[in-house]
Amino acid sequence: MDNSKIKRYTVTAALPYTNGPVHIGHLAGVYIPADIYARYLRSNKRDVKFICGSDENGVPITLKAKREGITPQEVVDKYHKIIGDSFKEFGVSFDIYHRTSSLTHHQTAADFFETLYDKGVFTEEVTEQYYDATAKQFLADRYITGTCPKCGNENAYGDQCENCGSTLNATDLINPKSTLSGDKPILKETKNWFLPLDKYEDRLRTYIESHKEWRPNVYGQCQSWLNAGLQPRAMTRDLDWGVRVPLRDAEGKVLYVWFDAPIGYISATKELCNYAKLDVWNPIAEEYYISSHESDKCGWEEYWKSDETKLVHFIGKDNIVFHCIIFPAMLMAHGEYTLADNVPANEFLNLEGQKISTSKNWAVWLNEYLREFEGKQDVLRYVLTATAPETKDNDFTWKDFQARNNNELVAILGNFVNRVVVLTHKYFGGSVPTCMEITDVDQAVIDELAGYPGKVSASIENYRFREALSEVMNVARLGNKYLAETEPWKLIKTDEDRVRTILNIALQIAANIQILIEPFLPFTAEKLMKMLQNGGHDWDDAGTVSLLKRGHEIGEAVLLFDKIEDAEIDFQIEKLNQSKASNAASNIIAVPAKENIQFDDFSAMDIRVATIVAAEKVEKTKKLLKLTVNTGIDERTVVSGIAEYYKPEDIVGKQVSMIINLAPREIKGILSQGMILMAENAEGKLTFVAPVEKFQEGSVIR
Ligand code: B3M
Ligand code: ZN
Repeated sequence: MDNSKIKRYTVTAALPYTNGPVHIGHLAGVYIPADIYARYLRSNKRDVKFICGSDENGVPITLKAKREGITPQEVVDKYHKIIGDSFKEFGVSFDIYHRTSSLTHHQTAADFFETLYDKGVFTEEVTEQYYDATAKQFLADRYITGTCPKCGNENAYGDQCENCGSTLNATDLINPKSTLSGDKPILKETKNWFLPLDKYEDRLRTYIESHKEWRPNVYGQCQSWLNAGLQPRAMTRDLDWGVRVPLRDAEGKVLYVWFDAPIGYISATKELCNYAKLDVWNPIAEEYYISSHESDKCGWEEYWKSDETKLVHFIGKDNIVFHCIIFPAMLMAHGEYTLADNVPANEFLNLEGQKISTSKNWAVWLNEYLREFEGKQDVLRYVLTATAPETKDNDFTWKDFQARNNNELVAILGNFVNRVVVLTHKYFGGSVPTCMEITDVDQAVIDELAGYPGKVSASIENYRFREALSEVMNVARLGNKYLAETEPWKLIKTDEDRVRTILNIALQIAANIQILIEPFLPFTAEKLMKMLQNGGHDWDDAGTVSLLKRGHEIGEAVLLFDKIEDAEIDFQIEKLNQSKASNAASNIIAVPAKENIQFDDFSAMDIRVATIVAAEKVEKTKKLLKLTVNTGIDERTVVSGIAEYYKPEDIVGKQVSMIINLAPREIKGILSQGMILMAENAEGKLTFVAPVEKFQEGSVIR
């Protein structure tokens, strides 16, 4: 985009699913680079809106609710707070952190859908979709897993394979399995509204090909989708959580989460611009059709519908297709919106050589980091920027974290600033000395310094944040080299005027660092501001040696960074080892919870403490034992499939829990009168569920 045309920036960061806290992979991939970019633009006095919020719709939320046995609303309320609070504490400078459960969002997304519907964009199709007969529910997106037809990954989701990045339709999966019941789903007809992506193929190609400057991974992925040919994609789902489809004949249907989520950027902008002051969406009150068109004048449209606005989406690589193909097609179909100028997607960050995994608890969680490394936000910001997976996957290790803190932040940046400030206090009572005669050595430093703001800018504007940060660190290196070469601590005895000049220039270097480091390490910049008593400068002022006037009083020296000791790192590594151990023990996550039942359903079961009084193998079977049990009411026979785990002679006298009113069943010619309760782990191993102490037979279990 022609830079001279740009009047304002809309910078978005992917809306995190509100089904768990944020981890370092999210930070490195999306939020830190986005924050650097937004802070840099602000320091350059550009008009920027930095937009984010919680993605609170979709199957990830309802699945989590099911697993935790709470409502979807409780899930999103809990994690919206955790995520929002930790972003704030981490210094991510969103202009708004919104949420897609808000009324403004429901309204905006529904309006958007309606506009497309009225324009005749969608095709209405009755297709066969997977359905879980036990859970009585259609299985969209993450409700269904199976083998990816493209790469063979056995845990691909119904809408996407996270291994190879393909977008899928649930019906593409090989060996589909319901994540609700674990059953093989059946096919059932249902009507949905499809966005005919194929019709936008040419325009999308023109759009993508006009952006050869995009990162090769992003550009390449887009090309390969276009080359494979785009298919129509359903924009609605048979689910009960999400933005309702605003049509009369769409009972029980909501918008596909990847239809509504990117619109979340738009609704957040509206909210930021005071589009309407409305309360959070209440799913019980059906209110989202009330539209307040009067407040359209709030200015949000400038950020979305002007060709003088540069729109940039920061995302992780698994979101590329949604931001570069599907969302642009939606915007094209709508007709009024500007398309993104860049989508700087990062690759993935691994942790200690392994893929970050929420379910395996193989992650460094931001909320835990903030608790365990209080006041060290910038250390993580630094390490994750210095190792950002910009062009390929990268690895985070705790040893590297420690080394970068101790050898770079403490030894290079902290050390330089500390020396300058301490020496200024020692020799000149904390007031900025006058710059006297400039030598060749000084001039070389001044010239080199002048080149840095431009270099850092160029790197940031081209989304090369690692490179940008290393250039800023080079300014600190330059400062250290200057002090080492000029040795003011030796000269002070013989040539005080020379020391004045050296410390003046060194202080100017520190003040430059304050400006240049701010987008990356805002807390450090803040400390520097206090130490140098230097406010009010922005990017344009950097590169000069006139930031601090002579005679200006600076503040006390404080350490910018502390050394991180082995014990702190060992503690983190131990935490990960524990995750590893418990993963090895359980290996597989527990099966998802079943549908809720009523209390009456439960109390209809008559469960008692019983004692096994005799046991023998059932002939010609491998798994079955014939048990005689004392139920406290009677003595009866039960056939139980536990022979692989228990020998008959070992279990006589054992107490068990037993359902005694289960209708009797004949098994291998034996009438089984009831069922012994067993716990089954992920590997299918069984164990008795028994009272922890000897208990009277016939005692009721409830
Ligand atoms: N919530 C996906 C994710 O967290 C999704 C991003 C939405 S951006 C509009 O990976
Ligand atoms: Zn795959």
